[in-house]
Amino acid sequence: MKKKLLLFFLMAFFVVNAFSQSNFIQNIYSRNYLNLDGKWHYIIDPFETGFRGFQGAKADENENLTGFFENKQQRSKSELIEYNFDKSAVLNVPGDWNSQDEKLLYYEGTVWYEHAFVFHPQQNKRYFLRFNAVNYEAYVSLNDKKLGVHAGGFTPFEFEVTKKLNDGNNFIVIKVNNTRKKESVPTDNFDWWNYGGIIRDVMLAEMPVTFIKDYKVQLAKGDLKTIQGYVQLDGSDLFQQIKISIPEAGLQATVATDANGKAVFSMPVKKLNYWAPENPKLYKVFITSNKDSVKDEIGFRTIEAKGGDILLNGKSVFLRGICLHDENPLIPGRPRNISDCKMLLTWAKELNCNFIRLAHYPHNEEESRIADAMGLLLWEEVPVYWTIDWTNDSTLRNAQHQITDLIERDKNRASVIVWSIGNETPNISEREKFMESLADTAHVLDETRLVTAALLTHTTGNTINVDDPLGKKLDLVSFNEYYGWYTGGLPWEINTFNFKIAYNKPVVISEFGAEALAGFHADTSTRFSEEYQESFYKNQVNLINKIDNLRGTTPWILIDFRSPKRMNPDYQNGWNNKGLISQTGQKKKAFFILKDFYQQKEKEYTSRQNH
Ligand code: GCB
Repeated sequence: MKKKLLLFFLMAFFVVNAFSQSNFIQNIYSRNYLNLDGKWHYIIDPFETGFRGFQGAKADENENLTGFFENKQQRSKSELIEYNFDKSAVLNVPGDWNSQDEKLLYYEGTVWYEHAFVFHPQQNKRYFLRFNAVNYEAYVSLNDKKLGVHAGGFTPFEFEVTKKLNDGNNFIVIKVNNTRKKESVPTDNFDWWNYGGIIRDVMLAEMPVTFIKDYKVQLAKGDLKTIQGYVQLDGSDLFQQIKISIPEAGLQATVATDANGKAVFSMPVKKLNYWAPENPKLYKVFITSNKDSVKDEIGFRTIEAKGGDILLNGKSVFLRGICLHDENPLIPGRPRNISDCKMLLTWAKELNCNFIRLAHYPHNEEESRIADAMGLLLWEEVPVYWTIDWTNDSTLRNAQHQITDLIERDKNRASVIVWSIGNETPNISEREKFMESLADTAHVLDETRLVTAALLTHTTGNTINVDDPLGKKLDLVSFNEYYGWYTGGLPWEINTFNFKIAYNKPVVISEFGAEALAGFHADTSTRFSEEYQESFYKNQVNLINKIDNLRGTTPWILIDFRSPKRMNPDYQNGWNNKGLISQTGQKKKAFFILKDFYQQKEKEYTSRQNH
């Protein structure tokens, strides 16, 4: 009983800290860092054995932890130790565990990771241990000292470790748990693989004592003539002069920070080569303080919703999009490097896309940089998916944290034009406060981008109604519809349907789709055949073209993806095959229907812009 109580207090102690981290170093990849990716030892621990002996972890962060955090080595032949990281197998970091060890394909529970490294910290420097994503819950220690805990599988988090690093040998032990829970974000029910582990890069960043922690450099909302933003210092020397310069544009500003280390700036612009998908121009931006400097590459563009139009740099644009999961079907598993991400985005380009919906959770930070360079617009989303524990305050805090972290992470990316606060959340009263507060947060944090959510529809007769009251808070009308697959009959039977949309806002249909097993050919009424999917796409593009304010769509989905919910033994076997590209990279017939539709839209909008 005593032990149980102790465990409860220890868990509570960690969990209290779970949502208190909201900021991290901006643009960490441009900093001086030690890359800690590589082979990490691991122990599968379904019974939480290494966590039970967690006595002694008091509020004092300098006290040693017990259990597997200790990373004990046997010192004499009589000593009894029932684990050994050094002799345990290794996993590649970054990478999900499911795709690296057969035993872990369906595993949901705790896996411990250990990684040793040699490091010599410098005087007058500060050090930060950064995890770019760990799914889902991470208890992190360095040299047997507690660093903290993070919940949420797709956003970055970091700990200052300046005082905890040894000069020489160091080790990190991290307990990762991917158990689905009702109160988590996402909740316990979702249609993708629950990949666990350290899925993105781990790095140890070296910073000056007072350093540039964060900055935003963007065109002002709807204003092509003003670049504005802020710079935030972290450290003890908070009063400084900060220089922001964009030499190629002939722009420079010097501003002083306030007592909190923050400086805001605004620069009038004379001539600028604006970023757009057909012209992904990036400028080198330099930010300099007394003892620190950081360089970024930033594109400048505006995005607005006006009446039924989406205006990119003031001109009407059609978003030729596609949905994408953060998964490489060829592993299959989470993408592990930049080339994996590039492969996915290149496939979208081949489809004539200028837009991608990164569903249903934050993807790799590097992806938005690649999209910046390739000229792809992005919709980014948090995993507020289906039914969330709407009335649970800590669930709301968690969701707030995730949207905040996502916006903070990618706010300087020209590619990102849409923040999505959720997907297919049911229109029930408990949801209202939750979703409205997320919409408010996104708008307050970033007034320069569009905020939306993928809504649900309902039908009366042959009318598809889009009237979710949440729409009032959103800049786009976005909804998912599966007429011709889940409802509405066979693909051609949807032609009699019409839309009734309650808002005069731009419409971006966030999903429609049908499954096809690549290489399975039959007639257009045979489920799972390429011909069915092809016919579905032909009829869908006709249907959605009936919408006056249609300004884009992101059909479901670019590539087949793994889902434990899809168990038809003939056609699925753990895969959701709504991809236009198969598990092996093969393009299905429907790919070419959408590609043609997008070619027409591109022509239509180019000629509109030229008039
Ligand atoms: C949806 C969901 C998506 C699913 C998809 C499907 O509405 O948003 O996550 O995977 O339908 O295939 O049913």
